[in-house]
Amino acid sequence: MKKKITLIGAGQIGGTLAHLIALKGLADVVLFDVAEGLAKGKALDIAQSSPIEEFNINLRGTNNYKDTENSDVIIITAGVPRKPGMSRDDLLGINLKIIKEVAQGIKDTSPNAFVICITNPLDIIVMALQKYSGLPKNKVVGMAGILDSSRFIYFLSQKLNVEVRNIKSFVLGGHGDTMVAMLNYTKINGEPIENIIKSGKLSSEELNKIIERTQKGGAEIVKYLEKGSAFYAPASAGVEMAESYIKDLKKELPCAAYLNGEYGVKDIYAGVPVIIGKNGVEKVIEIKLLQEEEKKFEKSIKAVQDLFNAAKKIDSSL
Ligand code: TXD
Repeated sequence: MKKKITLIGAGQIGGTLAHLIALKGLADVVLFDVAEGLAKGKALDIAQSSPIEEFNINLRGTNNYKDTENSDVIIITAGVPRKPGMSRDDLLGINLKIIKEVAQGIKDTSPNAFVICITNPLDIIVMALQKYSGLPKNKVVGMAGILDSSRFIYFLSQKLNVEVRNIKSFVLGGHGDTMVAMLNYTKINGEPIENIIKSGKLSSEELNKIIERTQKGGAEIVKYLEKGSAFYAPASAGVEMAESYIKDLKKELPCAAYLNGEYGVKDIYAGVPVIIGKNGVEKVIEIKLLQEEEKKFEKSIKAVQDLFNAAKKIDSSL
């Protein structure tokens, strides 16, 4: 039985998500947007490539939640992206309002869906989405860590001239300047990164520059594009999460997940490694943090908490 993925938001990321899902033949796709024409136009355009790409899934565009009912997966990009000079946090007010509307739309039509939130400021918006929708906490997750980890790995591969598939690493914490690159779990051709530094192939300054470039990875692309923000890599990251759920791959992926005491944190979403399988977020992986990593992670959690308090000032029902 073919699965159904609804994409709430048919903009830059939403359209790319639809295209990637179609090329993979992962599921039927419903593109939903308040701009109905955008959803319909992109769905039809991608569908018309099926004879060439030889995929066999159905695509439709709509602005009616009825067409999205009983979705297996919902990926949310509805919202406004950053403009040059804006921080992800600057989007809070407007995107909070949008996510409240989206939560209303999905909670009755797809109560059993696995919901992947991409809209920024991600850590707050995914938390608000879960509270507004009342969907189970293990079925509402945020996409950020996979993108940030992928950026980090890419920058290391470029610097060290090593294929990306031979670099393992991930980031923890919030999706923003406070994200924490997990150096203790970073390996280049199986070698811990501290050995790469000892060998002189990479200096500490060069590594710190790469970490900083990762933290500001989104802003770098916003600067180039001037209108809009990154969408190809974010879409690839969202599809990896959807695929792990639909195919029950039980991949270990860095995502913004609900913490209920793990890492000493309760009742907040934060970027941590989780297992995604047919039951959604099946497990939060608790890794041993070095003292310095623990301090940075705590700082990241505080940044998320502070921004959530700002969100509660905007909407006291949170
Ligand atoms: O790693 C991450 N999580 C980030 C997330 C990576 C990159 C971009 N990030 C954020 O995703 C970005 O800051 C935005 O908040 C979202 C979506 O970015 P995108 O580039 O796709 O934005 P677009 O192209 O403006 O698309 C947003 C669409 C647009 O077509 C609007 O008409 C639609 O959202 N929209 C809505 N759809 C449904 N329902 C409502 N209420 C609605 N309001 C706007």
